[in-house]
Amino acid sequence: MHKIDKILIGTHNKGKFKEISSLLPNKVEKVSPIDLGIESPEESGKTFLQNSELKANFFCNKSKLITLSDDSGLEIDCLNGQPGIFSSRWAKQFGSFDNAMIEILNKIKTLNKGTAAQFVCSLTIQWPDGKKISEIGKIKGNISSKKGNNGFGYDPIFVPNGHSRTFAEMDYKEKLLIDHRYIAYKKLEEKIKVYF
Ligand code: ITT
Repeated sequence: MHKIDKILIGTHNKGKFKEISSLLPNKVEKVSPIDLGIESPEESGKTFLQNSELKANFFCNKSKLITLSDDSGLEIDCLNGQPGIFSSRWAKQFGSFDNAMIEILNKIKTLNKGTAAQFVCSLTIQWPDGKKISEIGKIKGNISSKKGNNGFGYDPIFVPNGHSRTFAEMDYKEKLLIDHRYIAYKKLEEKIKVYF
């Protein structure tokens, strides 16, 4: 069995790259598609799983490196799960994450049907021979007014259940060890730790 000594973290999102790097063992060399000049694929999947598989397959084929990819997003109950897989695209559509968060807060206020939400993350690892493993992590919580400056993306408006602060008010390590990405990674780690 070949040990994993180098891995491509298949994302252009710096926040995700940092979190996934922190979760992987120190001894594993981490490479970014940005360093290799590899663009992002079109996210044509209909689910987080399809998109994380699509990204892993794309970056693995381009780089010939073992690749770990993430597709994630925020599902808001009263918006029927939106923005979901379109979380990144909403930020583009509205011009920024700040604008997308304002839009979300306005919609929630108007609907007045509660603030329940969850972050979802699908992680896929793919080897150049085509072998792949995926796992999904979810964390439930509520949408709150914008608070905090840490983290990335929608962190300022999400308060995980059992906590009173948004992800963006938490220290880096505190969020790292509870979020949807961590939950997915821990499940995946069970299956890949033999390779480390
Ligand atoms: P890659 O496709 O290159 O990985 P992306 O940012 O486009 O980068 P996604 O398509 O998976 O990634 O979009 C996920 C969106 O959900 C993205 O805009 C994130 O900012 C947001 N998101 C995911 N996880 C998050 C987290 O832990 N905290 C805050 N926002 C998060």
